[in-house]
Amino acid sequence: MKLPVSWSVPAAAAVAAAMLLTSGSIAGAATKADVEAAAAPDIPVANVKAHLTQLQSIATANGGNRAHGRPGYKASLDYVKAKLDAAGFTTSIQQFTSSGRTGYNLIADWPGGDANQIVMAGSHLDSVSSGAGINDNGSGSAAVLETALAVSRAAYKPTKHLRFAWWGAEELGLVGSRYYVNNLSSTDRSKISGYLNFDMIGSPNPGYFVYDDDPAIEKTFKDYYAGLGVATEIETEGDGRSDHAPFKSAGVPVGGLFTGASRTKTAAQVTKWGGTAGQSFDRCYHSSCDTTSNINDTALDRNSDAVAYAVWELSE
Ligand code: DTR
Ligand code: CA
Ligand code: ZN
Ligand code: ZN
Repeated sequence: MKLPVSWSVPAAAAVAAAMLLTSGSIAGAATKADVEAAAAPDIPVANVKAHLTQLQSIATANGGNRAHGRPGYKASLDYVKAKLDAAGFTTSIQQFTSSGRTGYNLIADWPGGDANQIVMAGSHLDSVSSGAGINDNGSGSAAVLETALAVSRAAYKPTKHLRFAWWGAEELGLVGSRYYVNNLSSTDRSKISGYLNFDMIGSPNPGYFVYDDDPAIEKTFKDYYAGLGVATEIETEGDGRSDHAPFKSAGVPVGGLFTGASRTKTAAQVTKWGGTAGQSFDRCYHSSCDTTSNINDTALDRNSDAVAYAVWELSE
């Protein structure tokens, strides 16, 4: 994975990483960018897709959906929680009621780091009632989960504290994330140095959209994509239409990534990103066809790696 040369890593780490990357290779010396690639791990897209397969199976076994208040949602949450518990996270479930049904948020803290500087990454785990919700939003949920598991595999010890979240009832109006933010004391709210949101990051006819709410977070994602040589655009399809909105309203710096929903891709965008002009970014948005076949693997891979890049970059 090639990263922008703008990265700086401690000299010792750079040398160690260079030896690691070039040992046994016949290639020339690692480039600065290759050395810096060691700072954040590659997220294996096969692992992310394996989580999507599990979420699909859960939907199939529970009436075809993973919607708020339905058994498929709680089964999804139990799946994610079990992975995180096994990986050493401190997890907690926050209950709330919406539309007369019980909803759940899952919060996972990685032990260590400065408790007064918390970097959060989150995604909504619920689907609409009409389908399995694999792109919306299994994609974001699986990418955030695999990034958390990568933190554990790396035994990563960042300066800041890492917290990951999977929200309930986003599709009913950002209910779970709003409940979480509203129930934070102002002191606890002020400890969150940034919230990164990932909602639909594997659309089948993908665009690469970056939230422009906080300039530093926006730059982090744009630097990542510049390192890949992939053009990005500012996300405009839905200011406030996902779980970053309650955090932003509370004054927390927010950012995130999005690959598009029901808007159609233009010819100009096709020249940048490929795909099909005049077609929706996700023609199965909120539909029963939002299954594991409704994912673009390249977009999912790039965005999963972008989640890890931003988590490492913003917490070190
Ligand atoms: N609200 C999301 C889909 C969505 C629409 N516009 C945006 C912009 C940024 C993130 C997500 C979205 C949903 O239906 O879950
Ligand atoms: Ca990857
Ligand atoms: Zn949705
Ligand atoms: Zn969504």
